[in-house]
Amino acid sequence: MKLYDGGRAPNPRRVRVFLAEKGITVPLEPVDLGALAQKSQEFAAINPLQRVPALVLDDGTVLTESIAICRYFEALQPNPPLFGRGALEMALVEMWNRRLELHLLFPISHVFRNSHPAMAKMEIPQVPAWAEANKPRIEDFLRLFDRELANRPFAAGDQYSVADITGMIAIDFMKPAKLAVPEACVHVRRWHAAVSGRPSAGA
Ligand SMILES: N[C@@H](CCC(=O)N[C@@H](CS)C(=O)NCC(=O)O)C(=O)O
Repeated sequence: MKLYDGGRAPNPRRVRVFLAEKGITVPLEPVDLGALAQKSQEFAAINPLQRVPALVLDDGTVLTESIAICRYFEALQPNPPLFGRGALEMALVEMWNRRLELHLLFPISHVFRNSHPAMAKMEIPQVPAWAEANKPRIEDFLRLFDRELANRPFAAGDQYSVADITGMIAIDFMKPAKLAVPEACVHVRRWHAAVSGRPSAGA
């Protein structure tokens, strides 16, 4: 198998961190997003959506969508469990992973893609007003998430999970988007420092 990777881009990194937590090694094939290699004929034949990550299995099956790829590896190697254990924990991990995608990672991505000059060739058209519209939503969600983290160590409960990976990477993505976690969100800051200190965070 081969994992088409995208360097510092957040979604490929979600999969790399997940694999590092599992202790799984997969051969990586870099896709140079800066050079728009994802739009080449060769890569578009692998993923017509022209996005990374993409996992190509030995039989030629292509898996895209970071969480679908993570779920594939979770099923192949359940330990350590990163999608929760038992009905309730699994539902809570799903809930928080979705919340962190929909209300944090995606809005940050909208800000970055619609305001950063380097993204003008990928986000067509760039809509600066959409970047602006997302900024208060990010802050509102961070304040909500901060209240949640006052009572538990990890995004979805007592155990580290894929929701922490999505959240950590979203917060890291705030820097290139020229955003910052509000000073008042002390629990988010504490949690982010803790999950960033795991060896997998460097993957
Ligand atoms: N929903 C997809 C998103 C994939 C995605 O948007 N990847 C970005 C990098 S983080 C990309 O390939 N962008 C290239 C482009 O926009 O042309 C996932 O979860 O993997």
